[in-house]
Amino acid sequence: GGISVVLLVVTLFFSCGQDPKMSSAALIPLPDKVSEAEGAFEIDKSTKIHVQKDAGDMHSVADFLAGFINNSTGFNVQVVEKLPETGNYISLSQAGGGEAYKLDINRDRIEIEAGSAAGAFWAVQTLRQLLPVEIEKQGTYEGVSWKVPAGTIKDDPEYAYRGSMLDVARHFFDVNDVKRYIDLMAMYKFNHLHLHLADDQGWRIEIKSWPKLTEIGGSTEVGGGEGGFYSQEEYREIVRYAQERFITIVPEIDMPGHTNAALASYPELNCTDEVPELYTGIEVGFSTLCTDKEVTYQFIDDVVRELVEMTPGPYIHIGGDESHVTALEDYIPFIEQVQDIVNSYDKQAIGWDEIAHAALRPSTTAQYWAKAENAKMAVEQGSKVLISPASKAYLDMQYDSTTRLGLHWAAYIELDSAYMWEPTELVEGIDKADILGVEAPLWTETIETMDDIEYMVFPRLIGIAEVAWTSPEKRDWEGYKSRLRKHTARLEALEVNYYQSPLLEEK
Ligand code: TNX
Repeated sequence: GGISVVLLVVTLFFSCGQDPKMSSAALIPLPDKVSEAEGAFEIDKSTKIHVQKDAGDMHSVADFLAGFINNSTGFNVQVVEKLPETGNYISLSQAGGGEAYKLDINRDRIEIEAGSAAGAFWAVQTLRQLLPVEIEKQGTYEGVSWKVPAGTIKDDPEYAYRGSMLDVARHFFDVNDVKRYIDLMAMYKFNHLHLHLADDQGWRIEIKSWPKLTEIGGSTEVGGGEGGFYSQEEYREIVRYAQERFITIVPEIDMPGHTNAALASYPELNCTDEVPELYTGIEVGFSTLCTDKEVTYQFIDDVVRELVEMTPGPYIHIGGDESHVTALEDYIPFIEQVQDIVNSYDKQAIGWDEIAHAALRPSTTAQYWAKAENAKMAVEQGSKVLISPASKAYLDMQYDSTTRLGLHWAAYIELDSAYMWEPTELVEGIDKADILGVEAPLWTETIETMDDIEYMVFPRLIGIAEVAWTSPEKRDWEGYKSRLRKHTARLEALEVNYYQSPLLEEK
């Protein structure tokens, strides 16, 4: 009697110890519903991934998952179009709509049902976080059992636009850096990458009809380094890479201010017909296109046309911020005309919140970063707002007064501050229906390398992912903090140079 009780206890102890539990997985962003069950699914060398033959993009997601698994396990898991009769499998199929997904895991099967290929891709990101941390490392890991805890997850994002912005104008970052940024964003279900392609210090996108923009305007950066730019081919490569990860590229040409690099490249864009010097400092608000010259609008039309040819996404970002040397009576018609140019190519304009001083076209979105009154004016005109409050979501803000990089004009933003805010509570009179989504920008005046990027972005971006994805009732700092603590092991596996906040130390 006694012995068998002891044996039973010992067996239970070991079997519990062996199967991972869904409740102990540190999922970020937190899914809508998680219910755990007994047991686990184990990926082994004969596991199959099943997807229907005519599944289109869903098929690419299956291929992505197979590649991802094989990369770290060393298995050669195959994608099949016929339901396997023996062995365990992971299946992907279409059900419901939008980006919603359901992930159903038991001993024999993992079933992913999603409203779209994008939803299936987000389900795959959740699955990643349910696997042992070694899944994030390159190379074959002998002796790891690739178990996924049993249970069901149902999930659906709070906002349709979940974004981050990379300023490649102040300091230039090459295609490989942008790809790594895209990979890291995709893990947290971000679906828009806004590229700030032109500013006073640099023009970073090849425009064939105005070649000096990159020849001259792309030749330097903050601090006087050598700068750089993306050829159209490289930009298309970024678009394609992002698309495979269900991320839409939003290109920005900031205007009429923040244009010194363009003004230094072509005298005719200046009211004086004379070029200024290239600029490598970090002041803002001193430059403007000449808003009453016809050539200015020909220039913008050419730039927008070439950008549109390479940009499948619906948005062109027109900047519009800090035009301190453009008179308001010039600024207003300028912004109106530039929206019309964008709309004439069947694209929708996004601009920083100042654009709300102009008449906004029906499809234009205002990006709230500084002035609540501007955001309100935009909504009163019937526009949607993209939420990027500088004091919460600006990834270039320092963590505290000891941070080696970054600025602090808006705030010091520790991990708790970057997490504890709610988009619908920022501006009186702006509700969920007015909000397109959330975006976290990284300005790079002080950021020079990929290591610098990672230090400022991680782990704050992970918290903002949860603000954008998870409903407010489900979010709380203490719960998030304990998940993030566990989750840092994944950042380490990916060799992300993240900020080790004192808030993450176990007390
Ligand atoms: C304000 S945010 C700017 C940028 C700077 C940033 C630095 C915005 C629309 N304009 O030009 O890079 O502050 O934090």
